[in-house]
Amino acid sequence: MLDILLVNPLFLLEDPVEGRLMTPYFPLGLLYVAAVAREAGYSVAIFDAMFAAGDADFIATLEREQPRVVGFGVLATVRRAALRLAAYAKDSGAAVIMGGADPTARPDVYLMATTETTGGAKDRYVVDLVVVGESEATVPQLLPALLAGDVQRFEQIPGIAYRGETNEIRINERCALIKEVDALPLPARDLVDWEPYRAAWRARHGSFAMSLIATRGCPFNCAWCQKIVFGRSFQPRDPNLVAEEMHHIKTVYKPDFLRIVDDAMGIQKSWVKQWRDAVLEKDAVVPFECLSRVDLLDADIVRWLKEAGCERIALGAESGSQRVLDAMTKGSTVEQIYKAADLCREEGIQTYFYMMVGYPGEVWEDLKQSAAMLRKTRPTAFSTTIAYPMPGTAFYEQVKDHLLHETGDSGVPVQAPDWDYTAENRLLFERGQYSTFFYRRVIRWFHHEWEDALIQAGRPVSRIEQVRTTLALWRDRVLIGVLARLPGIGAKAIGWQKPA
Ligand code: B12
Repeated sequence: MLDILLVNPLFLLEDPVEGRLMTPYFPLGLLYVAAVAREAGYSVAIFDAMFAAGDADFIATLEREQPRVVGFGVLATVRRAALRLAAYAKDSGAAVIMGGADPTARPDVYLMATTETTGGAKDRYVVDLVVVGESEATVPQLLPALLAGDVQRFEQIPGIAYRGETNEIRINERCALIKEVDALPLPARDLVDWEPYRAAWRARHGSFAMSLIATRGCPFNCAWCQKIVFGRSFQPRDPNLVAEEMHHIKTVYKPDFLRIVDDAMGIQKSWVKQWRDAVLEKDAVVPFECLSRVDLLDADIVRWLKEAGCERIALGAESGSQRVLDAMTKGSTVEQIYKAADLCREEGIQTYFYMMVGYPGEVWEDLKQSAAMLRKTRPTAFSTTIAYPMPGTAFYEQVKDHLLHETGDSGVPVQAPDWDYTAENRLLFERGQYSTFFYRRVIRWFHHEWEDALIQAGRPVSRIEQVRTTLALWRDRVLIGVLARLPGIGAKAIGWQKPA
């Protein structure tokens, strides 16, 4: 019998957005949990739904491994799949635990989920316990209690949420955030079958990417960012150990590319310099991308990143309007976006901008400024999200009374506003003037402005493509100009309505 089976419940085939992007990453959080459980002496295996054909694969794994505990790592978009699989795990007699950002933000949703939630009759709960927040200190205390079936001990274990005797939700105090991040074992990458990842990446993108985390947390305060796991902390790992991990990944797994998933690279300038030195010294250079903030980049940091192998920096530009950035308590300026784009261009680093539309208070004028910013900065690529309020954020508190409900075929609201569809770019609240339909048109317009600007700046394209882009841009400009003056193109039109 296996002590713990850890599950990544993301089925690539089921997820329209991930399936389209085809950039699968195995979640690092789950690999840290696997590593600490193994270090504490427990037997650990992984079920990875990513390339699985369906639930039958999971059921077969349960039968083969006979796990005593099954643990799921969950983000909002995979909540349904996680709960569905949890019902099978419960049927097998295992204890079911969940961790990750979404269960941390709303443990009640998981603890109260029943087999009815997962499509059957309401005869039992499917989750026994939620691990809240960072889990490496909790898991070694929790596993012995779970394996011994000793629920009395739950009261004394920090960082968990569970149902009490009368099914009331109990949330214990969290563990303090881990200061000794360097004492943590490396993520248990050896438990994952990387071949389907390699094949999927190479087939679509020509190169295979893996991920790594060098520093945990972010002290900044963007109002929409769900900092539910690490709070506003910052825990850098020893740059030498990070470089050693990179060297290990490079020699054992041989990825073509690394994604460094830190919230923001460059929070501590001296760290970047030490890390770049260590990477070069240990022959650990792997081409990589990372995420940063426009206000953190300066010429030194950008150069060091380049020397360490950085090919692309993703930046939360969000908006070309200072008013909107201020409303988001972003703490950076439009001016800094321009500067960051220039610095990266000079150093030959590609830029990827995260843009956001539909933030409360944003008006037509602000959207025009965002389009103008994209034209002038010409990032290498960008994506635009229609703002969605995650629980536990200031943004959520601001709009929670205006949330929309999804309507069923009969037009009756069928479920509370949820985050399962965040990646599908729907407006989840009704506060500003515009609908999802409008913002989706804005996103297309942004793209055509940006493409046109690239062509104007000399991007080589055929004459036909140039004409096509110009026509599409003019069509978008006219259409969006008209739509912008017709506020209230109802949210109802796309199947969402405000609850009675
Ligand atoms: C890298 C990343 C991605 C990558 C890779 C995701 C992956 N599969 O690894 C990509 C780009 C694909 C991605 C996509 C998305 N992401 Co993302 N992502 C991140 C990011 C920056 C880092 C994740 C990470 O590796 N953290 C480091 C590890 C160590 O931390 P951790 O995962 O939280 O794990 C710890 C605990 O949570 C816990 N834990 C985790 N799993 C388990 C399991 C068990 C059993 C237990 C006991 C404990 C446990 O223990 C771990 C160690 O302490 C985080 C922000 C952040 N700082 O975490 C956002 C974040 C997780 N993403 C977020 C969002 C919203 C998304 C998207 C929905 C965005 C979108 N609209 O498309 C998609 C969903 C993708 C999907 N279908 O799963 C939100 C989470 C919101 C939520 N409540 O679910 C975050 C928190 C960003 C934010 N601040 O708002 N993401």
